[in-house]
Amino acid sequence: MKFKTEIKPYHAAAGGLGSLKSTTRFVFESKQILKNMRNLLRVNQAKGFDCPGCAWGDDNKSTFSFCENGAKAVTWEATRRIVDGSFFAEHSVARLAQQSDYYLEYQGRLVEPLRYNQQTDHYEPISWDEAFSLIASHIRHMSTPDEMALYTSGRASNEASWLYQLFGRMVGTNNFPDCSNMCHEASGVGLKRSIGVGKGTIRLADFDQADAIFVFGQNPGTNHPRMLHSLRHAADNGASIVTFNTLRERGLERFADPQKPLELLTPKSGMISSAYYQPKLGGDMAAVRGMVKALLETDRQLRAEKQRGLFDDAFIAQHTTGVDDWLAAVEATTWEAIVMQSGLSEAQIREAAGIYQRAERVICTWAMGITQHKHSVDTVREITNLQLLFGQLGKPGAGLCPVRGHSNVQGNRTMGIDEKPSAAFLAALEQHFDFAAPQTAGYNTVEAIEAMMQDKVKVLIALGGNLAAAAPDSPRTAAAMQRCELLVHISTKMNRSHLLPAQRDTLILPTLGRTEADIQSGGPQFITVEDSFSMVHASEGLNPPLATTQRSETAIVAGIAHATLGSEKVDWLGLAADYNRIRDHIAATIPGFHDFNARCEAPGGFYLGNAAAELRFNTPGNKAAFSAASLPEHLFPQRAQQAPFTLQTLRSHDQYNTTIYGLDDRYRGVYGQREVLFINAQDIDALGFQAGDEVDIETLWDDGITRRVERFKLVPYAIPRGNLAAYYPETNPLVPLNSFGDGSGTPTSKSIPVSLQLSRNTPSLRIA
Ligand SMILES: Nc1nc2c(c(=O)[nH]1)N[C@H]1C(S)=C(S)[C@@H](COP(=O)(O)OP(=O)(O)OC[C@H]3O[C@@H](n4cnc5c(=O)[nH]c(N)nc54)[C@H](O)[C@@H]3O)O[C@H]1N2
Ligand SMILES: Nc1nc2c(c(=O)[nH]1)N[C@H]1C(S)=C(S)[C@@H](COP(=O)(O)OP(=O)(O)OC[C@H]3O[C@@H](n4cnc5c(=O)[nH]c(N)nc54)[C@H](O)[C@@H]3O)O[C@H]1N2
Ligand SMILES: [Mo]
Repeated sequence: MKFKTEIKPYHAAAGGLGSLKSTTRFVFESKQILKNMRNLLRVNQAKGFDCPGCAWGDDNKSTFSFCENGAKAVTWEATRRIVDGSFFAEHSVARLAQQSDYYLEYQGRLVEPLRYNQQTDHYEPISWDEAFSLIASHIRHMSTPDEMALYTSGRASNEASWLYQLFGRMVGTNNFPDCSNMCHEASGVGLKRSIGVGKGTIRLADFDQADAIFVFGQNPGTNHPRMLHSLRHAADNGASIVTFNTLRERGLERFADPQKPLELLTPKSGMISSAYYQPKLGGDMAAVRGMVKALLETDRQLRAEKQRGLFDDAFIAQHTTGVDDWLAAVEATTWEAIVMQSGLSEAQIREAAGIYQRAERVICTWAMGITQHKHSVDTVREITNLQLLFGQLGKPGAGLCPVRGHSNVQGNRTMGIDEKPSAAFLAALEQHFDFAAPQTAGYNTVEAIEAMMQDKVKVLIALGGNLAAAAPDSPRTAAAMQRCELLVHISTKMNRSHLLPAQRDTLILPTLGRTEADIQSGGPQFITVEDSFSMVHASEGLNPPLATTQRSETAIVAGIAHATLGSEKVDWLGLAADYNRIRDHIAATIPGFHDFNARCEAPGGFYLGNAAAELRFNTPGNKAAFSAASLPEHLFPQRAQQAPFTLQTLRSHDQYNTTIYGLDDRYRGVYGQREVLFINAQDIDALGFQAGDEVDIETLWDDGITRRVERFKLVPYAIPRGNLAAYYPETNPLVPLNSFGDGSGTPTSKSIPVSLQLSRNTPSLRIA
């Protein structure tokens, strides 16, 4: 495949005609025009399927509830191309391994179970029963249950993931690494410590009542496009939108609603951010601390003048602990440190503080720009501290909003996909099913990869996802996976992870997607998911599956469990025949799910509730806890502190994590290519390089391992000096496996210490 490459800055509003054009192009190029138009009309409707694109909520009011990138996710799944036994007879694994990620997924949907043949280096069809018995026999031969790890990617339904965790725990392990370990883990950990619940406290409607919305470290124009509607609406109602983002991101500047024809014609439409700050990578904790330092001054002044300060004293006294320690830590932090670490000026920080101070109701949202650093838990808690100081919890139009990624990643956790389950949850399972659940914590994603390296984990089953490409240190992760005895991939499409055969057996099990009808012996089934706002709702596909040999995720998990454990304690196959029965068990074992089946009937689903939003804090002291952490002294080990640049790895507009839909990143002006490196123009000059030069990027770390990617084209961009950005997953080889967040274990994908060298034979015409 050849693509025209071009760099052409984008000046229009995000959304708008460009978005409409791109949506139509993807629908038409899918060659499934009618099916896809019908699909799009059923996205996020009361009767239809949940958009697999992201975890943003739905208002259930509009007829069209999808966005350009949701449309890509849907059309990508609904292809007619198939990858079956005859495809693999033609292509050896070694040959496929040389292809790009884009090529691999583009080949189409997996339609029959496959087993890798080591002699021929080809995958070959295998029956479902044989596949299940093979898995069961590997599991039975393990010397301890902890030799198995069960990975989950956040698209799996509540029903499939609940069944999966029950299976794992009945085998005897809590080894549930998941995509969340690489994603919002720091939000869960930080919020749990601060307010007792690891989820956001607001509901979608709160956006309509906010006076100010602070958006930290996220790019909704690409990754949560429907969030732009909420921001835009709030801005039109007079709310201040304040953005903290290392890069200038088009979607956070201007947005025209592609579903409102008038806006497409008004060129100046859609201001989003009223203030836009570009902190250095990892600088947000310092920026928030600076805001509080400024607000503290005002508070002290006011108190001196009229007894009453700026903060919500009543809220603090009644609902929180630890404010004095934290404010002492704020006072002890110098402006010098704040300015140096945030990369923002004192004046900018004071300005942001002023906007915050004038707003009665404030929402803070965030995503990967906050969670993928070493000090992410502390940063999440610093944002929470700020909100607590002003009593921004428990009132409409205000609160905390970690914006989740995968469409059901929040639901997976609720269902018990958690390597550190609570004692109460395990007790509920034990009581309901009369078995002894494993009590020790299992491996998270990084730990599971390390355990594979050390031959402690020998069986890896993956319910979705693409671990080999999504995980850090990809060549080392790949080698670790290949040390396993058995690898099982439950997938919709072929990806990099499938091309890494294990020591003994490797299986690919083809599954149905969200858009497809799921008919079991008990009749047509629906599944449920939970969005970022704790709304649980049903999702039902409509398209006939491509082949009768594909199975639902739930049926596959039940098949594995039945073959491994038999059906004495749990009638696995009976559960897979009728998902209502699974929901009855969920109702009995997970808090908040009483009358689950009946409540699925409500249009739009039901709200799980959030104790912290009702000012009930499930913390040791039953109060919200201010955190008094100091700013990190260093983000890197010693040798890495010499690195001239810090690199973040992020998503382009044409990708879904490791799934590459196309090679354009429209809002950043990049076309037909992905091996680009965004850099400040002054840094290009200082290096003596030129825009368009190709460079090799190398990580500076302290373990002697060379981590390097080659030939990335320099693209000048609005980014602080010393900071760089490039796309994931191409840059995953640069992220050291042992570089992860304190308390979260999340790979530090947004701060990697690197240096640059001109690539050999760079076709640059300049004379150096
Ligand atoms: N179309 C599409 N939708 C998706 C996905 C996708 O790949 N494609 N992925 C889904 C998933 S799993 C997730 S987790 C979400 C991810 O959603 P995002 O978090 O928006 O994803 P990233 O592309 O990683 O973008 C990180 C953003 O944070 C900024 N940033 C990085 N570091 C810092 C920092 O230190 N400080 C500040 N202030 N800003 C910083 C970057 O410039 C960038 O704008 O999206 C979900 N939705
Ligand atoms: N460097 C760097 N690394 C990162 C990140 C980063 O920002 N930078 N982000 C991290 C984040 S936030 C995340 S969430 C992870 C994502 O990690 P993963 O969730 O593991 O990766 P995905 O790319 O979302 O998985 C794509 C694969 O899922 C399968 N799939 C798609 N739909 C379905 C389905 O309905 N059912 C099943 N069973 N399979 C399906 C397809 O086979 C597809 O190839 O990556 C992390 N890695
Ligand atoms: Mo994610």
